[in-house]
Amino acid sequence: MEARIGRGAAAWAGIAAAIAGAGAGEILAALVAPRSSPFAAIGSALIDAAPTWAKDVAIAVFGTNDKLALLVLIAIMLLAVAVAAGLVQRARPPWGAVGAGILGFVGAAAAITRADADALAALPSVLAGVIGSVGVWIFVRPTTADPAAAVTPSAGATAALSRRGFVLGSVGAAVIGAGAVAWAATGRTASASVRAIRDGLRLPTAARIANVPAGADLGIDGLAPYLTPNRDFYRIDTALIVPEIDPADWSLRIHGLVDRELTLTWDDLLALPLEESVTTLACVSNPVGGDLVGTARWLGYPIHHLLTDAGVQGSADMVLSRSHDGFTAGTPLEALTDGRNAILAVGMNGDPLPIQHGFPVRMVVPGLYGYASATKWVVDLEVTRFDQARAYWTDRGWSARGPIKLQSRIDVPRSTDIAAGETIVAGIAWQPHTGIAGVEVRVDEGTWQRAELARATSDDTWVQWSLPIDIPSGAHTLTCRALSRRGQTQSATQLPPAPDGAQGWHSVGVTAA
Ligand SMILES: Nc1nc2c(c(=O)[nH]1)N[C@H]1C(S)=C(S)[C@@H](COP(=O)(O)O)O[C@H]1N2
Ligand SMILES: [Mo]
Repeated sequence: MEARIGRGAAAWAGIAAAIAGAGAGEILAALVAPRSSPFAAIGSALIDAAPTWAKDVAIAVFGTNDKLALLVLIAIMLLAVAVAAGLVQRARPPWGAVGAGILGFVGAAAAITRADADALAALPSVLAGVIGSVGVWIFVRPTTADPAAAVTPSAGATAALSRRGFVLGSVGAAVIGAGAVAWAATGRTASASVRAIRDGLRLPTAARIANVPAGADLGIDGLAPYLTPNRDFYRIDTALIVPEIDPADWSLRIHGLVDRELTLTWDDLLALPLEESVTTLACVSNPVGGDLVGTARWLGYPIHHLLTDAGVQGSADMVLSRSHDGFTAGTPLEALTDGRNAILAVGMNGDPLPIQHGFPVRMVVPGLYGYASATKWVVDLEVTRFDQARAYWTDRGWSARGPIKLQSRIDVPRSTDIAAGETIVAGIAWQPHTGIAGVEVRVDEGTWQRAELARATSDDTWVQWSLPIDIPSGAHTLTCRALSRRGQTQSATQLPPAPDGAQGWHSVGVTAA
């Protein structure tokens, strides 16, 4: 007896086929073209296509887990499409199988249009589509009620799957596929070879050292340390799969409105006198009180020397830096040439750049948000004009120039329940390249009290601050605001991150008993 399979079985068949296809695609990607996995390709395309508000929401809700959230979202979408493919195949064969195949080609299209697509980029998605499609076709065939019919086929039963065959086949395909996805996902951060090359690197000693003064770190429990350890440094980028660049293959091209085009290799760069500088990096998406900000001791070479060698023409006012994966940032030329520590960085807190933070070379420019200056995996500097070129986020509605706003944050007390009486309130304040002149704290609507500022290496970094303050029992709100060295007081007016950075005072609620 041959019977059309039930709706539930058809939905499951679609899911099993999709998981099998995804697994096959991930395995092939891992073997031949790691950056073109179907998930990564579709995810990267979605990241580039997503409107600004979606990026805002993703970062606000998921913070630096936004990429994991995106992959989960894609998986859910995939499952929904898979269920639909199963049901359509049951009702109107072969359209479910055709739909599954088309999905593979969508992935392939996304993969080959990436800036850093390799030659084989389309293959993993095509394979995923073919397996998904064949899977839907096989699993949604009518089943025979009698398992024996499949073993001793009668004329009508050859095309039909036995019930047991259906269950074994679809569950087996799903389990193998899920295993393959998991296997591929664990190897996703960086290939062993680039990791090994990085681990074996010894960076040259700096020709100029940056000294962190004693007393820059107040050592208060719960307060962000003056230097953010690399493993705790926030990470924000559009790279679903981190670019893996062997320094031996790295080079930087400087071109555009210059008298002489330059190309710099890794060996060229390391042969130059490298300088240390301590700079605070901040993300424009950081909400008031947020932690998308960090400070590191960077090792690198001043970009202005290279621009001088190339001979910047008078009409230029911007440098468009480009990452290996196609991301771009537009930095005001002035910020790269006015003498501040705008560098091509190779080292971070004494180590080669972590792969996630731009290995082997990134830009660091004091005073500008990351999207406008801090290009990781940088391979190209085009000297140009703001009225001629647009950068990745400028194209998506963020302001062209990204000076970091005056901000401050309360880190301590961490807990909302505190003992009444004298309490240490502490935090950080920053406006890199302008500098912090003071921080004030108040309880509820009380008078502002001046906090004590810690020291800092320069005005290019945040400063820690602290203040013992008397908190009577009951529920209270602590608020802080910073004063800049330019004489500005941090504004109370709350503004969201888009289009040029959040603004407003940071408050925390406490209950003293
Ligand atoms: N290649 C590349 N570089 C990039 C980005 C990116 O998406 N791709 N994001 C920028 C943004 S928005 C920020 S805030 C900083 C963050 O640097 P971090 O991840 O090392 O903290 O990197 C910048 N450099
Ligand atoms: Mo950012």
